[in-house]
Amino acid sequence: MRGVGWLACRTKPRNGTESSVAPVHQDRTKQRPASRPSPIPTSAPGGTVSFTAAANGTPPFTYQWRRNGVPIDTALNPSAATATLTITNVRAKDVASYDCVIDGPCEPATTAPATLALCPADLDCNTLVDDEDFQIFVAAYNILDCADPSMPAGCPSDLNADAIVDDLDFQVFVLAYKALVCE
Ligand SMILES: [Ca+2]
Ligand SMILES: [Ca+2]
Repeated sequence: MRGVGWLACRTKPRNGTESSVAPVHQDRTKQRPASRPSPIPTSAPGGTVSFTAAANGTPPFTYQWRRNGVPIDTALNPSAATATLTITNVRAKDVASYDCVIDGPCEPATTAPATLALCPADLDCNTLVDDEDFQIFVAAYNILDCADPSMPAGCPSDLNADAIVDDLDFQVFVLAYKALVCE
């Protein structure tokens, strides 16, 4: 049996005075999957996040990280020319899709893109944790298992990266929701 749903109760406007959201029934009996999906890289505002590209084959390789498909200026961020891209002092402007073009003796290869989220509970990446994010979260909560095919790719609602979306994630979500703004 699965969780049967949520009671969402939001009685005041978003001024921080009063709001509550609570699951009304819990029956989280599903087994946890053995392997974890990779969580989406996330950072608190002002934090640091890294992406690593792995290449198979014979070195030497050259690396060029891209942001939303545009090569990152390696004069501004030298790590964009290495296997590990590091972004410091993360801000809303850094929320983007990142991939890496790896060149070597063979054909260049491009890694699968990874998305940087500014704050984990900001599920629609608009720098606010609000009701739209709550709806996304509830949908994932009702799916529960990150391995479920109907779960959004990367299982972004799994805020503590334990491969299920449950009450522990809800606690993280509520804190972010109360904070509202990601920076
Ligand atoms: Ca949001
Ligand atoms: Ca979780």
